[in-house]
Amino acid sequence: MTPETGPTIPPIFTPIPPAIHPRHADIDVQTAAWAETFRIGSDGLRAKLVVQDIGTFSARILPEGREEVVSLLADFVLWLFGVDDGHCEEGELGHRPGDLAGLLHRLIRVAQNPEAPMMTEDPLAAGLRDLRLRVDRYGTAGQTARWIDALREYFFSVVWEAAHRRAGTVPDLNDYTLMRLYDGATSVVLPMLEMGHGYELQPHERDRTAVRAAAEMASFIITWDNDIFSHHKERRSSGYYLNALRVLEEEGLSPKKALRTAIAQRDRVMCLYVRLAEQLSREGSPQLRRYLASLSSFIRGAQDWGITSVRYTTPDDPANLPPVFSDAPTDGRHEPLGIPAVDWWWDLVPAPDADPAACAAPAAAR
Ligand code: 3E9
Ligand code: MG
Ligand code: MG
Ligand code: MG
Repeated sequence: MTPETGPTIPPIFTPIPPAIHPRHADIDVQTAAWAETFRIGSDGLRAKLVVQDIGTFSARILPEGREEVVSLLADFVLWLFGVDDGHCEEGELGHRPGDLAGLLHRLIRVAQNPEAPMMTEDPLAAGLRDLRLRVDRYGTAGQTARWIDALREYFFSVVWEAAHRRAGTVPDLNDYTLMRLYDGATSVVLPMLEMGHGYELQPHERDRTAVRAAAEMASFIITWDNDIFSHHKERRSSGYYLNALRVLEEEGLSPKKALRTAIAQRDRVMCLYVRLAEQLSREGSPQLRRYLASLSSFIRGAQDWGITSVRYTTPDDPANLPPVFSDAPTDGRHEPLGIPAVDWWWDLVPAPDADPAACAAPAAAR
């Protein structure tokens, strides 16, 4: 380890097998073309986004999904980076939470009422109108409404993040966890998991505390993994960045210990997620089983994309990411993390009798 490169990231634990949609290459090309058509982001940002395999990422999230929805999700993720990179992390509004909140409210209105004559010259608004049209085509009215609500919760969290950016402050671990459940834009993807397979999870199942917790655990794992894999990209960028490793360092841990701790945290959540997904799959409807399988594909897809996309490998200054995954957790204890916002997750699953370090592949993902 050197101060320039940071600690070496070991192979990360995953019990979920990899998978990819057979049309991934075409979907990837189409998403780059979509970004050009709608001129998403500045020319400079767009040139970077179109080579980051975002279509491939979507093809990993929905390996057996309807092709049109895989494409829709790919365009949407690229659009999200147009907002997250373009406005929040690299743009001026990222330092002006009030103005950012205004812009994001206007975008929500465009998603909700695409016919409203607002932001008519804005490329992100035009892209969003197109996305909304396609969400209507492949989703139910309820799924469209939830997609817009999820967009609002994502926007709400990036405004909170912008307040920290402006003040130059780093939240404590509990606040960061809470923020990160939303600002990784994972919850906005969830309605598209249903659309990808043409079903609607009924509210009595989707909104059950345990099902919501499974989705939150998936968000935690995806965003902690992102924090680990994107740390190199984020710390080399000029200016402020917020990341679980930085939060842990701020709490007094060395960079090496912070990395080890973040990995142990996500390993423990992964083990809990596997147990909860198995439990829910046994009791739930076929739709719930499908949904849980998609959550697992989302986790694994983010992992495979996270160690391969040039977004994170940054070939001009290589990130030295692990080329493979590990099949054993560094910490398999069935024990809350000491993060009040999420410690209740462990109340949902009985403690295992067998070796707690052994957590097998989730049944729902097979
Ligand atoms: C992720 O966090 C920000 C989102 C807007 C990215 C869009 C991706 C998804 C909706 C799928 C979830 C995937 C993840 C979190 C990889 P952050 O740390 O700003 O992402 P970065 O790529 O810059 O590390
Ligand atoms: Mg971000
Ligand atoms: Mg980012
Ligand atoms: Mg990141």
